[in-house]
Amino acid sequence: MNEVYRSGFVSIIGSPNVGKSTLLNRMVGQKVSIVSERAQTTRNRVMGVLTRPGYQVVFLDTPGVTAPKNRLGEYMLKVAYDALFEVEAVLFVVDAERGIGPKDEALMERLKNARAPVVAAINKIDRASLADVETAGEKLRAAGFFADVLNISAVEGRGLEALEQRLFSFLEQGPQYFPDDMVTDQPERILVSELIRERALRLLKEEVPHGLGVSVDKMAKREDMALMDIWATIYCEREGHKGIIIGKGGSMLKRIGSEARKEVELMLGEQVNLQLWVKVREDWRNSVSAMREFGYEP
Ligand SMILES: Nc1nc2c(ncn2[C@@H]2O[C@H](COP(=O)(O)OP(=O)(O)O)[C@@H](O)[C@H]2O)c(=O)[nH]1
Ligand SMILES: [Mg+2]
Repeated sequence: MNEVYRSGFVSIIGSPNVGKSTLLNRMVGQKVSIVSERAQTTRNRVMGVLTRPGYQVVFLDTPGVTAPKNRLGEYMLKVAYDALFEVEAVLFVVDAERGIGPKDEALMERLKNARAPVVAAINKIDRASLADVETAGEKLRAAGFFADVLNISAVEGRGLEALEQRLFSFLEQGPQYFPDDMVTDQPERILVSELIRERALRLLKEEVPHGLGVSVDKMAKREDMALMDIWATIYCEREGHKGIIIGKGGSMLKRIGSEARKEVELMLGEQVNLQLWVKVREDWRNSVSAMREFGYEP
């Protein structure tokens, strides 16, 4: 007799910077959601699909839950909260080292009323002390509503098999939603622009990164050779930031471009010629039309 096929959606939610996107990438075995050491890196809902013989888990990575400061922030918060509906399970991620702070507690208040079972994952156990991991575990268990509390390291892959097994237990009989080879729903253009933004986030300091937006203006395959030409624009909010992004004699932009190009080549599996521009768009995070251009749909 054939076993039934099981499938379901799992939302990954938590405070900024706890490792949600790192976890998603690790679970699906590919970088589908960009990662940085800065808060507010993930801006959209990013889907990552894990397909195994007999079951499929569709993960939804979300922006970190935090008080919004502009239209983009409001949009991000909505994306995070909307992802709590119509899922088979919710995965609440916390940072073991940082512990359970007021942001986590506020979010837990909301998760209490979630319809789906909520699993808590204490992440970054590779870096935290045993005592910190235990303190976090006690606090989470004391909340009384988590279906399970698990210790993991998304970077090292620790605890992820147990986590997958636990999530599997919430899947119901259902269809294979996506084909075997589909790992994300992000269109190629968006993946490319996100990889560029990731590199810029890593290389730029302080106040510049939060106001970055990237649009891929054109992607075209050369006819005579295996090469993709890509034209993209990095937007920032101030003239001063533009200078920083370009750098002395164009050195910073060159570096962002060459690092991003390598990542894009890895993803596309072909050679890339990447042309980057920098433009100022004041206060774009409060502009609905600019947000649309950069792939956010307020
Ligand atoms: N040491 C350690 N760092 C991690 C782990 N998971 C994520 N990080 C780091 O935490 C930072 C934020 O990760 P990210 O996935 O962007 O967090 P998000 O904002 O919750 O999506 C990055 O610098 C990651 O490399 C982990 O398991 N261990
Ligand atoms: Mg993220």
